[in-house]
Parts: sequence; C-alpha cells; structure tokens
Amino acid sequence: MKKILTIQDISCFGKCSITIALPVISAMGVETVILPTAVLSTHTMFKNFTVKDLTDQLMPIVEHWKSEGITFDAIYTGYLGSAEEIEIVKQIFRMFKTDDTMIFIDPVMADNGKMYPAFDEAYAALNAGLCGEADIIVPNITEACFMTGTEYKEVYDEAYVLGLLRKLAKLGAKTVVLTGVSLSEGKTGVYGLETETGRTFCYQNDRVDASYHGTGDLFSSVAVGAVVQGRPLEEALAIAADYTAETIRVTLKNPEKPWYGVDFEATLPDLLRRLGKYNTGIARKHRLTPFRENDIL
Ligand code: PXL
Repeated sequence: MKKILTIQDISCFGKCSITIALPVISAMGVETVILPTAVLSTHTMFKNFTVKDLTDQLMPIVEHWKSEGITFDAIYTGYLGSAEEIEIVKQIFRMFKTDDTMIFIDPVMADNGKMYPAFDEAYAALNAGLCGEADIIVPNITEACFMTGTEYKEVYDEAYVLGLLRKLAKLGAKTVVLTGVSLSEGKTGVYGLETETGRTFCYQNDRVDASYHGTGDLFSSVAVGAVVQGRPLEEALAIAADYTAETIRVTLKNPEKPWYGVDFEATLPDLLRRLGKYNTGIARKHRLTPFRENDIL
C-alpha cells in the first residue's frame, strides 16, 4: 500500500488540515501517516482558539520512525505554525526523501489577498524557500503573490497568471500549480507549469459561488492521494477540483448551514466513484499530458 506522510496541524473542531487529510487520503486507499505540528481547539477562523505548539515533538517522532526504517511514497505539507517548523520540515525532507519520494507542498498561509492570523511577509519568504524543495507546489493566487513579491489582483488575465507561474518556477519546485484561477466568468480551476520543459496546463470547472474553510486542504489531499496512486498530475488535479466543487455544492444544501467547514463526509462515496470512473489503469508516475476543460470527462 502506498504511504503518505502529512505534516500539518490538528484543528480539533472545524474540519481542515489533518482532520481532512487523514480521512480523505485513507478513504482513497492510501496509508496516511500524520505528524501534527500543533493542536488547536478550532481553526483560526474562529474568534478564539487554543493552541498547543508541538514543535519540540517533531524531531523525536521522526527520529523514532527513522530508527524503525519507516519510509514514505510522498510527504505532503500544509499549514505549518512557525519559522522554526519550516526549518524542521526541511530536515525531515532530508531524512526521508529518496528518488521515489514525492514532496507535495501546499504553502497554506493566506487567501483572498490577506495573510491568515499569525503569519507575515517574513513567513512567506521562508515558505517560498521550502517550496523550492518540492516536486509539486499548489499555492493559491494570494500565497503565490506573497511568496514572489507580486501585487495581488482580484481581477486578472491569463498573462498575469503566466507571470506568476514563471516567478513561482524560479523558487525551484519541479511543477508549480496555481489554484483558484478563474479565467472566465463562472469558472475556476488550476493552472500549472512544468518548470523543466516550460509546458503549461490548465483545467477550469464551474465555479460554485461560496467559500468554505478547509476546501484547499480537501483539494490538496485528493490531488496528492491520486498522484501517489499513479495518476497523471493533471488528471489528479481535475479530479480534486471537480470533487471539491461538488462538496461545496452539497454543503450549500445542508439546512444546518455549517459555516466553518465542508461536508466532505457526505461526498466521500462520490469521490470513490469518480476515482473509479477516471481509472485509466495505467500508472504513469508524474507524467503530464496537456488537456483543456472536459478533455478527460
Ligand atoms: O485550512 C487551512 C488551515 C489549516 N489549519 C489552521 C488554519 C487554517 C486556515 O485558516 O487556521 C489552524
């Protein structure tokens, strides 16, 4: 069975980071190993929350794994709490990265033009350095702007997206993927650039006009799970984008109107159906093929 190590916080209530990655990646049939960076009572979109930092636990835990000979097919990082944790994560990459270990980084720190509480521009610079060590990075436009010193724009065109991708490529990751890219009214999706070849790819799906916390974590969890199972990156991203949009649609219909997170529990069976439907039966690790909307549907 494939094995992914995910390094991010546990927000006990609120559905994000590990409380999404663990159930979702496991449901996809991939063993999910967790390294919690902190325990919070809720995610930071709640007004008050408690935080117990676990930075001092990270090295003892991974050293134990190393002594047990434990290895990973991928390391997936999300929300990290501090500059010190970014440094430790780099050490963990050095300890566990082999030619067969994919490093997938979602540099969670900002959205809609703003940093999340507790982060600043210095943190963005460190996150940019971390991204340089990745095979695949999946920042949203805000995070990409903070990491590359680019002005954030609400309204933009394809040239702006390509400019951002080129600057992201200079950070050093093998493939850079911008998320939340809307190229026409009513659409949203991903735009990627394979840095060695310069080849770009794009996937746009219908935009659901609602924003929920944890949807980035849902997208990344599905994408990394699907890539580790041998799907081409573009296919994995399309599955993740479609499934995340569908989960937002379903959550919007919930009469309890949860504001803090999405009802992914209700849509997991749908994810598994999608994975079956998209199953090409061909394991093409890291292979990229150009596609446009609906090419693979
Ligand atoms: O979904 C990203 C995320 C993860 N973890 C914590 C957060 C956030 C976003 O705000 O606060 C604790």
